[in-house]
Amino acid sequence: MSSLFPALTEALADPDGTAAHRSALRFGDRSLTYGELAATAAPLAARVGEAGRIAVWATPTLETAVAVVAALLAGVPAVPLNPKSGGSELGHIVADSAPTLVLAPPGDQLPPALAALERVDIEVGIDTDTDVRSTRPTAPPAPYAPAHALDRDLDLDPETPALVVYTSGTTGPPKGAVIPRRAVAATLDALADAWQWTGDDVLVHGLPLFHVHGLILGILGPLRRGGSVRHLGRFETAGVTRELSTGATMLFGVPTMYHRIAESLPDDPALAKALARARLLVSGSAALPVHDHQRIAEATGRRVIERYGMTETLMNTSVRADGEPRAGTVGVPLPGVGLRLTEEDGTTAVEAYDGETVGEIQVRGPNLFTEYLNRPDATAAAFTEDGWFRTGDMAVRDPDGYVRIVGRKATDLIKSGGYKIGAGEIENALLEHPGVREAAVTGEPDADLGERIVAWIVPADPEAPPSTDELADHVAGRLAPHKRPRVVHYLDTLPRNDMGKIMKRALTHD
Ligand code: MCA
Ligand code: AMP
Repeated sequence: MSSLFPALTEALADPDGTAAHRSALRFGDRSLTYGELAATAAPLAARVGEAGRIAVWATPTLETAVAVVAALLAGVPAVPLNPKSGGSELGHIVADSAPTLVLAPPGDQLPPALAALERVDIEVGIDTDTDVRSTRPTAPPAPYAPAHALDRDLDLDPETPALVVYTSGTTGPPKGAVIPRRAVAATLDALADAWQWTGDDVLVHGLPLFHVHGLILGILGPLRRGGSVRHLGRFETAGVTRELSTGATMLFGVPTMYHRIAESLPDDPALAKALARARLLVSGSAALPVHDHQRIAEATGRRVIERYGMTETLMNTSVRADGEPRAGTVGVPLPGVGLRLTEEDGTTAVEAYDGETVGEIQVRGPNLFTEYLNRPDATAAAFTEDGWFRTGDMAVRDPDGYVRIVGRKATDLIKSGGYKIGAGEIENALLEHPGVREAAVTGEPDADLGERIVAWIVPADPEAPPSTDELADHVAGRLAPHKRPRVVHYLDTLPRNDMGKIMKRALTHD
């Protein structure tokens, strides 16, 4: 396979060439050119080259980007970890993915769940923006073998796993989606086609780096194009204004971020002006409400475009940069992606392009994952007999092929802040609290988060039920803060059918 990052390969081969001087990554006041990235990542690649699988403590920092690039150069699959994950979630991921070592920024304290792993510090050694041209990264440890990294990157089989990204299902703990190099390359090149994305683009975003959106699209995307990314560390509208006013050309975000932008616009003319200058504003990971589309378009004259993807499939569709932007749609299938809608039976194709007939989206193409790690049962269940991946998303198609997502098959999947969260894993965590006898979890509409997590609890002692904060802390500490319930309702019993199954549709609070 050819290099995943041609500009980096060029910089590795010719440290004094033009590519080496191009800007690659910037996080706050710390940045790396392609030459510096090569000089930093190649020795790390040599260091981890023999590892089976490596965990990356994926803070929103330069170190995470360097670690993942090093793993890709070495051909070793990286498992990005959410640094806010609680003990039981981390414990599961580490046990399931069995990494041989963990890469972490120097000085970061790692939780007990990672104590058994060998730790390797990600040494970057660039401190300030002003240093960038004059300072080389700290002397790499022996063996410093850029040629080794170069050879590995070029020689690797496209099916070599690049990343294992954990994603929630309706029940049970998260599953590790094994994403091969072939899928990373295919999806990024398809997006380049759809978005006219080039090495001249400068991307800004504040997405987390342990999911597909922030990591693959938001970091590996610009690097594959030979362009650059400026990461905000955490999302703030002031950072968006600053970067889009000083040369950034594209913005990626989840709908919650665009909602916060839409809320800020009436009082923030500088934000409106900055957004108006952008070449492309892209939203994904959940549906962007038409109201937010409209507010942004009215204040800036710019239309946000949506793309649709999934951890297992990377990107499937997008509104194209040269196409008609249309609020409420996720555009057309990307080059190379086969997309069909199917009827209830899961195999009969819906032929209609009428904007009305609903079917489940099924996809196939080079953008797909290989398997769920250690879960052949779940992998087999995710595909039809004839090889299509069942997304579980329900959609209609307009006469011109634009796809509109209208819902989801599983009511037990919640999308909150752009994160996919399984009701079952939260229910299990709640049931581990001594004050909880029974628990059910649902999602309800939320203007900011899209959906918010709601817990329905039968307390063990009705006289002394655990408080909302206590239950939120309990779930945040075990799983992750974004999985915490925002609202808790206390009931005497949960509504159940004759089979004893909880009837979630009967859980309403009026
Ligand atoms: C509050 N906090 C708590 C608690 N209560 N922490 C622990 N225990 C508690 N009980 C803290 C939080 O940790 C956080 O801390 C702060 O309070 C605010 O948290 P919260 O309200 O939950 O969220 P937010 O910070 O306002 O986050 C909104 C967000 C975030 C920035 C939009 O949801 C986000 O980054 N979403 C992106 C999701 C994403 O990337 N999805 C991609 C996957 P602190 O302030 O210190 O952080 S989907 C994907 O990849 C597919 C392929 C696709 O299509 O893209
Ligand atoms: P995840 O499994 O976390 O990667 O999330 C994938 C899911 O996010 C998809 O199955 C969709 O339900 C949802 N999703 C991603 N992008 C969009 C979008 N633009 N509009 C609506 N839903 C989306």
